[in-house]
Amino acid sequence: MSFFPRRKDILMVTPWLAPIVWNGTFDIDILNAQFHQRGVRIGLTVFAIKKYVQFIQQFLETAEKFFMVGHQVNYYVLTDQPSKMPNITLGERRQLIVLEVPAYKRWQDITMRRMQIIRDYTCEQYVNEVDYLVCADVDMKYTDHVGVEILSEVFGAIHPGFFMASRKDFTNERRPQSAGYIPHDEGDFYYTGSYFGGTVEEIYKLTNHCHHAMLADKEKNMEALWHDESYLNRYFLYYKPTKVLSPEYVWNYYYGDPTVIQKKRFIVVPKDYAKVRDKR
Ligand code: 48C
Repeated sequence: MSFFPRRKDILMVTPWLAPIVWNGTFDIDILNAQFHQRGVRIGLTVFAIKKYVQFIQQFLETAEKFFMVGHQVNYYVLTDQPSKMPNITLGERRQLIVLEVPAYKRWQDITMRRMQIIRDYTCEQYVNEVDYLVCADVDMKYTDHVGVEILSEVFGAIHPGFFMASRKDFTNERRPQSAGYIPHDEGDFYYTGSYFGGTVEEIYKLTNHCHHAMLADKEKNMEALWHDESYLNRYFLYYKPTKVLSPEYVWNYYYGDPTVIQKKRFIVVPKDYAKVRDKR
């Protein structure tokens, strides 16, 4: 039976032969054995600036249950309020590193400057401590396993709002003067800015490139339509990801609950929810 595709309802591989990761298309036991053999160390980088500090506890608690269980994980939490970080009891071979970073005034700058800050920490710290980096938004929670199946040299995740859309409908930056420009007749997938990763070396290149793109637009007093997400999409158009994550890996129930998304593994936490956050 291994000769036949394990699923026929979805695209399992990109035109440039990068796997697209869907439930039911991989054997996690084989993958875990491979990555344990290699003794991989995984870093999870997340920013909790200003009012977003309220999301970090649930983010970490759910990551403890579902993110790379059984492997060595470093959580890198970048925040302007280190004293507000929760002290969570972590499983073995897992540690929390809190790094203080400045809070920009505009939320657009906070989200875009993540590229610069990740780049800087990549060469100063991450390079010595982990082999792979996963970079995630914080107003999210893990609701099912996210394991080593996502790891590759450089990977992106398909945005849940656009996985059935045609490229002309992608919310790419369309002004040719912008460093995030993508023409209407180009674009493989619309990748979310909420989740990407890869080897430390590849993440250095990606974040450095996106940071310089943001600076180039700033010089022209321009800002891409969806900020770091626009620059990421431009990057992935010319430097194709070696693995693509299905929307299982960044789901938003705003887009309903389609059966083709068999597992919602990492989901957006609605903002108002944060105000009435329960202890679940
Ligand atoms: O930490 C903050 N604080 C802010 O005031 C604005 C953004 N951010 C970080 O940037 C959080 O890590 C957010 O998850 C990320 C930007 N992404 C979002 O705001 C929604 N997930 C789109």
